[in-house]
Amino acid sequence: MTTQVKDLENQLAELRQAALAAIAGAQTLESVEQLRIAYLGKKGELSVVLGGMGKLSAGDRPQIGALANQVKELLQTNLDRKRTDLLAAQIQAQLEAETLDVTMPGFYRPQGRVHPLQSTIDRALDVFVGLGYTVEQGPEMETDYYNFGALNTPLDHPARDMQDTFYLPDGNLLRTHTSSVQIRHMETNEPPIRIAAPGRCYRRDTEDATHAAVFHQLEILAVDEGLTFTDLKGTVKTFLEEMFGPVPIRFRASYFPFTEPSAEVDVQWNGRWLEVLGCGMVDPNVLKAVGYDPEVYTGFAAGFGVERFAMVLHQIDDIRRLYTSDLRFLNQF
Ligand code: 2NL
Repeated sequence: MTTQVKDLENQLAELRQAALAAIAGAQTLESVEQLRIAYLGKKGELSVVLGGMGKLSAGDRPQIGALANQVKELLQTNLDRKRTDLLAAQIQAQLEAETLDVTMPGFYRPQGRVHPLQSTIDRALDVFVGLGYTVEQGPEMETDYYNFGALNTPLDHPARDMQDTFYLPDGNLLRTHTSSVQIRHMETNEPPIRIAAPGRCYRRDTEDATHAAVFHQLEILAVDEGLTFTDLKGTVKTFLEEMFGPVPIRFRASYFPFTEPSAEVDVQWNGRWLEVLGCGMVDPNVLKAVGYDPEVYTGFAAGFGVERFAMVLHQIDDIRRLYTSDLRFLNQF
């Protein structure tokens, strides 16, 4: 064996040992890459050693060439394994850092709920839908005709007074009840009619514990051949018992421009008689106004204030509590 072969073998052995030690000691993916370049790169140490092969005889070259290839493959394998190990360690560290502690307390999310006015409307509509009624809505800004005229309200009726109704500069007004919705519905539909009209209404009341300028009403209307006051009583009784339970109920004769006869209805609640609803047989003049023949059709209607219902049901002492959005109040429902 020539000294040149011996020299190259020694150099390769040293290179192999130094490289393996360096690779074993590498701590980062970057340093692994640097080692690859330093040993196996184009101008790396292995290339430098192989540069010395030029001085070898053609007979010696294969032997050194094979040895150099072995070293190269060994280093490549070790570099690859090291890279794989470091990557696995990196992922493992990340997984440990991102571990969830399921015993940590959760985040508090404020829980919304249905407003007592809306839940009162929802419950009432559920009852009437169960009786075959459909829900109708209409504009809050109305003409004098739909709010008063078609409802048989005389021109000198106090409800029409500037002091009781919000009139708009253009001559329109803010509806004082949802009856206007029912007039509009009758104008465009033929009997049989069974509708429930919930909605916001406006009156120029001085606000106190029981009066608000903006309030909610829910009215029902039925028109058909042969409807009687008995049908009205049965409907009202069924409705009130669904809302209040099996409470004593009484009808008192009353007056509304749009019904004849008319009645106010009281329920006995916590030992006291409370007025909760007004009703009556639709006045023939109202039927005529929408083009129905009062000799063929009769109808009944009822209306109640949603605020008053909610206040009785939930023992609320002041109507303004329903509008001030105080969470200490609202969270009780
Ligand atoms: C009350 C009383 C009532 C009506 C509303 C009505 C509607 C039409 C025809 C006839 Cl389209 N009547 N509605 C009838 C009687 C009473 O409401 O005290 N509301 C708060």
